[in-house]
Amino acid sequence: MVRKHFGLTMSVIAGGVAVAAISVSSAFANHPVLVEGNCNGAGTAPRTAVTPGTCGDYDGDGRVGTAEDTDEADRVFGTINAALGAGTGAAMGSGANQNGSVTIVASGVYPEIVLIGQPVGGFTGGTPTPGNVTLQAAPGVEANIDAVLAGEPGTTPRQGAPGIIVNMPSNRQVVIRNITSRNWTTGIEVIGNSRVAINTSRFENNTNYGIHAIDSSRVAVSNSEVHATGFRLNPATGNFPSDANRPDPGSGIEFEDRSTGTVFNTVVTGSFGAGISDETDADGSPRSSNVCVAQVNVFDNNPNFEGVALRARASSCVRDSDGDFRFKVAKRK
Ligand SMILES: [Ca+2]
Ligand SMILES: [Ca+2]
Ligand SMILES: [Ca+2]
Repeated sequence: MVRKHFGLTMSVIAGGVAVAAISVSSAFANHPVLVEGNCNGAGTAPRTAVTPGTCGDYDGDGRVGTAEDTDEADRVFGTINAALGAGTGAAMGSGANQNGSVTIVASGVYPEIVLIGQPVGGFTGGTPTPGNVTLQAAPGVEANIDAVLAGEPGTTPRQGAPGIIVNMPSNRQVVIRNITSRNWTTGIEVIGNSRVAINTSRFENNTNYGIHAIDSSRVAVSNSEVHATGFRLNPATGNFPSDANRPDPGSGIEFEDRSTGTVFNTVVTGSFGAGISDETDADGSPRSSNVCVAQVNVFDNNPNFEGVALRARASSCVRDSDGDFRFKVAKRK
């Protein structure tokens, strides 16, 4: 399989987030903020002004979306990137500032490239000194980070970009919980030295990867679903897969470079390419691996596993003193 690196195919996304001065106190604080939901009304106007209390308007002020991002320092936001940022306008200083929990409290569609951690060239957001970040939807809330939203500007170029990017230093931890990411090149791209736990999340119809770990990142995937990677039909961007649009590579979950990780209790189906792929720089020993896969359900991928040292009876993944994974097998009774 050809090594596929993190392709930045997007130009700079319009609408920058202002960089606010970081006070000493906020640098050590942990900032919990909320993100409201929204509706899929025609055009963009219904995505900012609604009948109070309807259409995901959690705080009941009639404002959702970008109108909620800057209304006041209520620690309620309408977009995920604004919640992750420092806060601008009347909300100055009240954002998570890449250090805290961002909880989506009502269902909605979020057509935005979510950047967690440090700035990445070509993308909006991030801060040079991030903290630990949890991005989650409340139980029962469907938070769909989706490149496609009919009528919303940017739907076509967004489909050529990753949906979630995590770029953190090694001394920070990121948790992604109960999130859906659809219709991007990659559902979530984990780069640099990032440490990420992905739990109860869903990745669908992303063309190149559902979950992609590269560089020296560490990614633990559990209780999640990755479906239909490499398959999408859109009049603007074409038909994947076809002779004109071939996914590259269309793998559900892939680890590359010096990345390490585990995939546990997770379902991967219908990938154009491999279901779960380990292309990391392991030392070649059959008992050594950078990736541990246990208790997974894979079906209708091509192939289901690639370079993965699967232990079908493994019940957990344990590293030994050499840093290699040993597969702990449950004893038969
Ligand atoms: Ca509101
Ligand atoms: Ca607000
Ligand atoms: Ca408000």
